[in-house]
Amino acid sequence: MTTTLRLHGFCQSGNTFKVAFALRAMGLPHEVVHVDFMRGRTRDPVWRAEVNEMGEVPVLDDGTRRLTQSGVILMHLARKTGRFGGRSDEERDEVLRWLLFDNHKFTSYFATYRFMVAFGPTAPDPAILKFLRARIDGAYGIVDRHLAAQPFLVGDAPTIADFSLCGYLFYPPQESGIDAAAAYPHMGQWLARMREVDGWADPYAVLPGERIERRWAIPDA
Ligand SMILES: N[C@@H](CCC(=O)N[C@@H](CS)C(=O)NCC(=O)O)C(=O)O
Repeated sequence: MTTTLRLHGFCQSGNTFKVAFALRAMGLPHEVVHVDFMRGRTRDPVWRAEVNEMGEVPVLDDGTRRLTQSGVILMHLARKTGRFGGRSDEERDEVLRWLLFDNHKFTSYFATYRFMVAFGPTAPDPAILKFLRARIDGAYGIVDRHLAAQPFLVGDAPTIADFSLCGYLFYPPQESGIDAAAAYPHMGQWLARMREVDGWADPYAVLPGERIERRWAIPDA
């Protein structure tokens, strides 16, 4: 009997999309369980006790295992399928290096900035946005320079590092006011290559939840 993979998340979550894109690219059938983040589901103590003590999505159920943290889930899926994980120890170390950079800087500052201007419950503090914007530009500049010399983050083919870093970059730039593909040309070309990977889809087309308009004005750059 084959086990159903179950991905918990919601459509605005680029971290969920990282895993959804990988599952699709690996050809792994799965169900998506909607977590109503916008109405506080991940802050519910019962949800935290039963699903993820860290209070975050994505969560992946694979048989008796429940995995959290997109990087851990992506590594699990790469091991399970033998695909997209890197072809040597050196490549696998490189993949992990980019996953760590993504989680610390590349995704995290942007996801926080986008949440504050697009979906946050109160008007964002301009000083905090300015700080985050500088951190985003720092991380994006590093990745853009790296991609000037090679087509994907590790080696010459997509890996889970690419699924991870691209997760937030297919959302409409109007949400955040940051058009990474336009401002960082090598990232733009890489994103075009990622769209060609089998299984790519618009996050809003494949993940559940209600689409929401941006709530707050984009600050002057
Ligand atoms: N490093 C985590 C980040 C996950 C994360 O921040 N998920 C968001 C949704 S995209 C979340 O559930 N946040 C809940 C919160 O911060 O309260 C991962 O990659 O899985």
